[in-house]
Amino acid sequence: MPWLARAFLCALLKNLFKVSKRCAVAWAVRWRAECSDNPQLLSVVEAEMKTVFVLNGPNLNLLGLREPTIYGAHTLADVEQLCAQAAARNQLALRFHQSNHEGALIDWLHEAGQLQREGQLAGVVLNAAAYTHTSVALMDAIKGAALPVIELHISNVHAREAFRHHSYIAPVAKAVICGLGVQGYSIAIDAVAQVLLAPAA
Ligand code: CA2
Repeated sequence: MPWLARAFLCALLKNLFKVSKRCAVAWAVRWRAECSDNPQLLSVVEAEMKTVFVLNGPNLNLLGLREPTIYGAHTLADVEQLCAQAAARNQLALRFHQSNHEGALIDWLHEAGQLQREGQLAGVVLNAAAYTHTSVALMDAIKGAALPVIELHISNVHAREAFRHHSYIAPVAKAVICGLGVQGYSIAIDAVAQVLLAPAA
């Protein structure tokens, strides 16, 4: 079936049977594998999905290449793949980034804020790395836009040096996950979908 017909059918389903947008999106997601070779259809489907941002701070580009006893053997590319799987099973679009520069992380938080205002943001998983312990600017960016952020660390920062015990992010985050290795990313995305996006109990 051509992509336009499918998009039309999805809209029809949604309006005729009054299925929720989430349900129609779930239906659309089942086509996703099929449409991955069709960028036009993919963008139609993704436009219907909320987005989860996964942001990584300084030195995390070195994951798997150094200090494997602390951070494990997985590379950042492995982590991105894990996140892509977690996003897909939760029917979310993924924006995955890493930067060694504070300002770049802030710009992505602002982009997340813009999506939030458009009702298109699912949440942000933020491993700010060492900026966690130093950055008032990141804290202000999250607080200013009231972003639903899950702070994430691969290692258990509380079992490490005292300077890693303080976080500028934690007071403005919805939750903090640490010490679960790179699996923490996958769990954080599940939490974005199943806790942050779920209607309040
Ligand atoms: O455990 C985490 O995820 C951290 O956010 C990692 C940061 C550290 O400053 C935080 O206290 C805890 C460090 C990231 C550096 O990543 C590297 C990876 C491989 C080799 C060297 C550094």
